[in-house]
Amino acid sequence: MGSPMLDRQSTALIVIDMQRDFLDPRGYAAKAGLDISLLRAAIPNVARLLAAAREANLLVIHTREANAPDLSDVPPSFLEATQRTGAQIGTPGPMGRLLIRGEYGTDIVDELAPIPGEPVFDKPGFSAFEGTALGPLLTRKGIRTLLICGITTEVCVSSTLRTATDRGFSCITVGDACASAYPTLHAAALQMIEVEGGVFGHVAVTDAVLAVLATH
Ligand code: C5J
Repeated sequence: MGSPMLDRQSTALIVIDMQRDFLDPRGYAAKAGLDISLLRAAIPNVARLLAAAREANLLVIHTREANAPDLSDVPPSFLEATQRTGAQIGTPGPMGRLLIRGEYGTDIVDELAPIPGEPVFDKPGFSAFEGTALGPLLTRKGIRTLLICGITTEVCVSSTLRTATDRGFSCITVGDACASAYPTLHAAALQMIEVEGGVFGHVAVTDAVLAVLATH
């Protein structure tokens, strides 16, 4: 990754869905049969990115996959999918109703908790731009480059990246700060980013991003 590309004023870190429902053994993902140890593997590098971004005074944004209690905003395909896996969205679990706004399980894990002033968007779908005020916030703040990390690489990270690209943002996906329960899909989702010279931007590793942030 070339160092001139991270202007502090116009770059934001966006952390996708690092919430208990995906990362805690009592949550949605574990109930759906996913190996959450693979998802948890992203936590240390996301924590390092958060610390570096805060130190560099970047705008830091968090998202949660979080739906309305009456399920009115759940994409129908996702509702049906969660019925098939036995982890139906909205059903009660030990941490509250699965993936429902305001529930303990839907919130971000303690290790990566937002600090005061960091926007947190509850997103009803997979892209962080869909049904949220993320787009207007980025415009208002003059953000042109996004550092993207979080889970899962092939679902919400990819959906967010693709929308961001369509909206003209320059995107750097921090590959080793993303995770998936499907290692082949994680690798494929990252490989797709740089096809045709980088149609969806670039993939970087956490160490490289930290090095760039430290030198700016
Ligand atoms: C999924 C996500 N996989 N955050 N959500 O349902 O990627």
